Amino acid sequence: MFNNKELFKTSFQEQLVSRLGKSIEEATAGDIYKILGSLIREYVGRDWAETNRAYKVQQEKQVYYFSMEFLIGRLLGNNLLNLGMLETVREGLEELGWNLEEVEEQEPDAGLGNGGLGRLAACFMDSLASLQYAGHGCGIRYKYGLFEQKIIDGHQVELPDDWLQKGNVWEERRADKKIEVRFWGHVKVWEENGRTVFDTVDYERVWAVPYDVPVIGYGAGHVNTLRLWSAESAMDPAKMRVEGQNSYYKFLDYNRSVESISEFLYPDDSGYEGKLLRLKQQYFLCSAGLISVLRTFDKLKLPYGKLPEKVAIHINDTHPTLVIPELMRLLIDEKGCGWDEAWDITTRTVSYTNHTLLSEALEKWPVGMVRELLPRVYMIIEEINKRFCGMLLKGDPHSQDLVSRMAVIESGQVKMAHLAIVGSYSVNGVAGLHTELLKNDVMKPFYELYPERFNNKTNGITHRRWLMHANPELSRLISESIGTRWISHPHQLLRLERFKDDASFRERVMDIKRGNKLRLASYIKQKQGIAVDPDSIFDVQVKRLHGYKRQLMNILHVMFLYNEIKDHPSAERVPRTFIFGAKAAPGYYLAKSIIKLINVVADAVNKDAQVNGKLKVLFLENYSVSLAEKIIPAANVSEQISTAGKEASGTGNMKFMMNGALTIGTLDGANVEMHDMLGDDNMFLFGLRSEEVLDYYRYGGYLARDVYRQDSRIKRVMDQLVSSGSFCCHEQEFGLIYQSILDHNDEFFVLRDFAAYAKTHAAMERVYLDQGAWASKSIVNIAHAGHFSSDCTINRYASDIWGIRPVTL
Ligand code: 26W
Repeated sequence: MFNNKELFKTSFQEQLVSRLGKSIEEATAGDIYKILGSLIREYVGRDWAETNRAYKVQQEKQVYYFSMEFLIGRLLGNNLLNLGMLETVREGLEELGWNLEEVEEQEPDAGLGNGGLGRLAACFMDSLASLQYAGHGCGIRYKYGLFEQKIIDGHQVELPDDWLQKGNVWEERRADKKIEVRFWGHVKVWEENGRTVFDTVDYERVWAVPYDVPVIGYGAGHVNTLRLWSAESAMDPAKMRVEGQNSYYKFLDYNRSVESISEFLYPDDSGYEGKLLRLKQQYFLCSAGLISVLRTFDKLKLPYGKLPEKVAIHINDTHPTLVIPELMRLLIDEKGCGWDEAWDITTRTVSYTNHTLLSEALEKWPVGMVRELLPRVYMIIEEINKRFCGMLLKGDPHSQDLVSRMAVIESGQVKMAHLAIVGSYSVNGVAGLHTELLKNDVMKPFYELYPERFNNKTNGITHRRWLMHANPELSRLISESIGTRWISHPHQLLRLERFKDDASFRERVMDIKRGNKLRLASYIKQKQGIAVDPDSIFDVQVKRLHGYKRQLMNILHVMFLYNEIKDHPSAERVPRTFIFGAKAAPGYYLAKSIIKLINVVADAVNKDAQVNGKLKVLFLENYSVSLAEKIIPAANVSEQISTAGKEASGTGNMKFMMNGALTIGTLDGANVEMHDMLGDDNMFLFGLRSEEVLDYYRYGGYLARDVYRQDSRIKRVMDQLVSSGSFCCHEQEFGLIYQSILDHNDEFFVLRDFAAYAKTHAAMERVYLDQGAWASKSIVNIAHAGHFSSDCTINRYASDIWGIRPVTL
């Protein structure tokens, strides 16, 4: 149906009538989206069932990727692309009077994640299915995704993201596969036939109901499953003994507490209640996910010793680490394994990816909380800890210090990263530098103990969403020039390099970029009423707002440029447009204040007639996957300016590179690998190296105040933060930012790197004047970006960590 335009048009209209009772003339864009989505969902049903059957019959090893975040974004366009139906449907709709892009805009953007970690999980899903691996996602179906950001009076305001309000055409609720998850209670222990039996009593039951979303692979007919769990009440009101009002209120309380488990992504965990809820969410995911994995395994009728041959469980950061004690619990208490056997199975099944070295992001749970909420699981964690510490002490009886540094339970807290390393067979970092720091700094004693477990898997992005879908014109040009093999073999993009000196190719690349810039400009005009010059340099920083990512350095530099223009109004300048997009965690006041600063500067700059035509600044609200797809193809410059050693990998950097933007960046995360391929000629590097940053942290020697005193450009912008003058609203507005730099000595070396940053910007501006040279660098970037396709990354996970092969259907 989808391969034949006329057939598509007829069936589409029939569906419109039979389901909604509307003719094509009466339908709204929302109706068109809904019907199209449901049609596709039904169409893939057969392939989905077929894929599952093949996995079962062939008894293939299956990977389950456990993640608290799946930032999948919109699915319509991508699904059509992967099914090879994009053009038929586009043309068919066109003939019916509808524009596909407009229909795509109707889909809510599934924001079930914060940033890179969640988006990586989504790219991995796409690659697993496209490369025909048996790999599934396991996550939570949050009723509300990451908050919707509104900018009001320059401030970030958070609104609930009610993405399920109009239903979700992609998901399939599978009530028959629901699972009971248990919280609280007490553990009874007794001996029976020479075995110790553990039984939890007086627990609270919660239903975990799976909603399955098909993950459609490119071209191959493979459809994997993203299983998202939703919490539902397990109390039957009919069976409730009527004990008057009391039991009624208990019932309401219970229902409320159950609903909250899958209500929000990252509820505020600054207080005890929030922390408890987050721990509940994590266990909910782990327990439901594991029980369902074991149910599938049980159908094979194999002994549990074979589990690691048939199942790989991967944990995306430490958030799902409870799979380790939970798998132990299931194997020991329910499947009759002894401790040693269960431990052997668990540590051959679970693998772990670390995504951050920032100490504040390494999860720890208070012992009392874990013991009360999950009494049996806590006993198992205690036993793991006891055995692990005992093993360390046996190796060296004087190693008490080492033991307290490495213990799983220490100072009344459960350290999840330690538990994750001790209980898994593979620990990987997400870029070369990050893995080295993991091994030789943050997790050094663990690396010394288990060197064979540690490995690197540099992140990647799916070129299907980030190039083919987001930038169709560039994709077409690539296919016209080197054929279409790059689609299944992204390394083939390297063949573009021979066009870097080809004048007409360069021109076409720049034309496509200009077209994308025009489209973004019209979006900006429509949203903010501001006109931006498509011939100015589009310089973009879009990512979570965080101190280490240094959006602050970027905006201080913009303030400096503004001062320059004001001081020398007649000097010739390359027109520049600075674009920001970022969400700040609701409780992160400094980050929110930086958002306000960007907006205040934008306001002052954009309404100043004197700089008009030379400088524009924009903060685009509600940065999300779908907005990223509009912004990234339009960028000339990609800002990747984190303090060296802090950004584990970054994946935005790869998306920009793939779309031909040139990077200005530090030697951090995957920028290092980009630089290895591109060299100094095709990328603009600046700033401290990670060893220098580490040295400063270790030995001191940096005083932000010295830089402030010595560099008049810096002094001026810093002072502008706290004096009512060109930018400021009132003097205290940006006091927090000012203090973080000058009173708390600039934790992220913003002032230390400022001069180098400004100098590199100036050099970059000069290169832009030579459009031919710029185009050539842009082409080299695109050519090398195939290296960062998540297909390559997933192939390495598959062979080095999971031990799986593609499955032929
Ligand atoms: C404590 C809970 C928590 C939850 C999420 C702490 C921190 C997070 C971050 C949002 C995790 C994250 O997104 N990390 C990013 O992961 C990407 C994929 O590996 C990397 O490219 C980024 O460098 C890293 O910051």
